Amino acid sequence: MKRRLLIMILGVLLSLTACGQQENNVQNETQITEETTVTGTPEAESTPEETEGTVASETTQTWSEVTLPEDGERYDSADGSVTLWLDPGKAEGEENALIRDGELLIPVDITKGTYAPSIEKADIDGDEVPEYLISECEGSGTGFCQYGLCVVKKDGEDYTLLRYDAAYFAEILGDRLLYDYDKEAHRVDLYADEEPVDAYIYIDPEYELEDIIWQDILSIRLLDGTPWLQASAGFKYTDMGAPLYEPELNVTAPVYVEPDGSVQVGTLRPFLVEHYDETIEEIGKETEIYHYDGDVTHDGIPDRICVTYLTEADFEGEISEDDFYNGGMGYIKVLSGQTPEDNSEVIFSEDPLWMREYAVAHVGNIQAFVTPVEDKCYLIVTDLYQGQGGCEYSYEAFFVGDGCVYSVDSGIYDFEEEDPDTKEQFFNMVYEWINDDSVLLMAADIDLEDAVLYSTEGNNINPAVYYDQKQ
Ligand SMILES: [Ca+2]
Repeated sequence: MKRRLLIMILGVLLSLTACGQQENNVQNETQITEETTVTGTPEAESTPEETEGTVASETTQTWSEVTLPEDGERYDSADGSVTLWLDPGKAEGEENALIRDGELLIPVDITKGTYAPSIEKADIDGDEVPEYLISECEGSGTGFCQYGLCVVKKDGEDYTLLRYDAAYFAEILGDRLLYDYDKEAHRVDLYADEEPVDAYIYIDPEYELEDIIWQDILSIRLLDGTPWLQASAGFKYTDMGAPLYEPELNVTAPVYVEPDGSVQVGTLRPFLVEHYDETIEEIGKETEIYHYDGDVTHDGIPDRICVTYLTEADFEGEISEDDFYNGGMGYIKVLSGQTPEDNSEVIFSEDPLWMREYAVAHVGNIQAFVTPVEDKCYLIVTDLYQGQGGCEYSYEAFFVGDGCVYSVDSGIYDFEEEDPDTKEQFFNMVYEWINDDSVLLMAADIDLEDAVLYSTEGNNINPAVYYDQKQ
């Protein structure tokens, strides 16, 4: 049975941190593309009102909300506490928008593009004073859509708006995402921060690659109070006017803001978008062996994580351990949950937002589990490769959305088999992601007596059951 059909992608696309290191690989970028200072309306005295029985922790603040005009467009933060209001009567350069936060109104000047801006309030720089983050659409058209990031920071009685535009981020991506093009082999190898990305791309032999660009489709998404940079690669070919966006190569990275307002782009996470249908239809039937419902997209709506097993189209009956041994494989995939307009039961997308193949063989020998943290779920995928006395263990914790992976923690550990310290460091990092509510989705491991271990309905297995055996 033909089992492995992945075309362009071999192995894991993990973000590329150095051996034994999981901290985000941050590059110093202190250039500010634009800085303006705006004056806020004087902040209203906050008057905490003590409730009867007076316990300090039970006091409530009585913000009476300032009413914004009915016209214009309004955009609320995810928690609804902050609103960005666009003044239809004003153009750029004349304070064309207002941030409303309780009784506080802050006039700002933002770029009003075709697509909606978004706003979040979070203490992004860790100085214990929250900032307002605005993702603004700078421009869009056929083949391009660009967003920039504004950070509105309290500065004495005033607020300062710092703007980092799409060109600023595109330059960082261009500097840090490099590639080798083998013209004869029509092959492109990618490097992120000088580390090879475990994936390569074949260029259509009829074309000659001129350059890979990042500035055309670049957005800033405000997720979980963090700005995330997300961009799609444009492939520029000789004698072709506009760049092409096939194959689909995307990158995501968290954006950090320092107390001085400077911005740094964290670990770059490049990935090729896999097309599910193309791979599955040639194989046969896909049978679900487990599913878990939880919010993996961090939008407040539960999604479904499915574990499936692939069989011949005419397969009937139970899947046995032998089936897994005999080249068995399947998928772990995330189906996006949506609430219908009538607010009835959540429905799940047919096409996966994210998927990953597993197999009981050294290539594809992966493990995956889900960990809920305060109503939000993270997926953790590990790969414990061992061969020739050497080990390469890796893990990645992430959430997904819009076809993208948002990697919050990752590490690759290369070590000799007789190096228990590095092995221990690896497992310590993995155990950081395991809590009592974690659920093992699939552990495929040819080196263990039970080559597969997975949860089934009514029998959720904690991932520690697997990792304890491997430590
Ligand atoms: Ca702050």
